[in-house]
Amino acid sequence: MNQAASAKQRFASDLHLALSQRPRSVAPKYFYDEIGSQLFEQICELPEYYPTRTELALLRAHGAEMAACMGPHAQLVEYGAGALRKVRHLIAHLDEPHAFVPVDISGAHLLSACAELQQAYPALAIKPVVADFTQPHDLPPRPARGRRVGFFPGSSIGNFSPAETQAFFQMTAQELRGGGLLIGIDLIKDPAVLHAAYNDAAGVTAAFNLNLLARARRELGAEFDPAGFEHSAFYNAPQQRIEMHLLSLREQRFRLDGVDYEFAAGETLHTENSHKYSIAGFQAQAARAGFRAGPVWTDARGWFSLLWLEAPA
Ligand code: AVJ
Repeated sequence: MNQAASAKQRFASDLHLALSQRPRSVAPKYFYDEIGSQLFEQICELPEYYPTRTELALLRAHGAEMAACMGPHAQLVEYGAGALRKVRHLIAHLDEPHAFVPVDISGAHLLSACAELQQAYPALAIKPVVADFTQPHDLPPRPARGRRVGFFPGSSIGNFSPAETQAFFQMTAQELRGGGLLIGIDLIKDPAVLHAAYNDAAGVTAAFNLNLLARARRELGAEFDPAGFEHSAFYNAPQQRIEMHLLSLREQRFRLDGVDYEFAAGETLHTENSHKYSIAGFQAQAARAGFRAGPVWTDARGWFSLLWLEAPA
């Protein structure tokens, strides 16, 4: 089976699983087909969506200090590398980097982003790894002189469940042992600010969420009335997370591969969790895997942080 066909099969079987359980939920990775990735790019530009521009401003202002934490001859591993826009603010300040190792599941995008980065840094050794970084994967050998350090921006970790977060810390504690990790997190804040960021006036986040259903129609031939579902995003305060759901507006049927799934009015398909953290709470989670808290960079409003964590020896 070719790659596209097997990816489609996994989407289909995961969607069958999602629709068979109660409450119904599906992994947010299924947002990101070509259209979904474009919609996410648009989200990053929205006036209400502060994380991207806040993190970029921190990288612009403090990239040199962050690079100094990484030290000379570092091998810099980026987890879930996208357009490689953010990491430039570190690379620009690294002292004789050994290599840059972006790890991403989307091979074609990764390679074109690497080609662009190479133009800007002709002398930099770029060693892309096409892999799902949450699964066992190989990296190029450790540098002889410098440390192996990680970069995980965007508060992408916010999508992980507490168990997945712990698994990520356990994995990186091993992979980056003797080095460290620079990680971006979205902070707990006024729920009104959070609500606006996930319910933008232009409706881009709604389109992003609904694209998951549109994708099921396009790719899998799912049969249902798209007008029967609406975007729902709200802050779950006890769990400290934004939840996104696709909300069924009435009793209706969703047919996939000849299997009928019934939705009651008000029933939802849970599509995403986006966890928000306190700095101390997040450092405590990392400490359970042996990471020691280092410098923290936060914007003046206290909305977003980049944290340096020293990996265990
Ligand atoms: C890419 C997971 C960081 O949680 O804010 C944006 C995804 N979802 N708007 C986030 C997202 C809705 C984003 N992350």
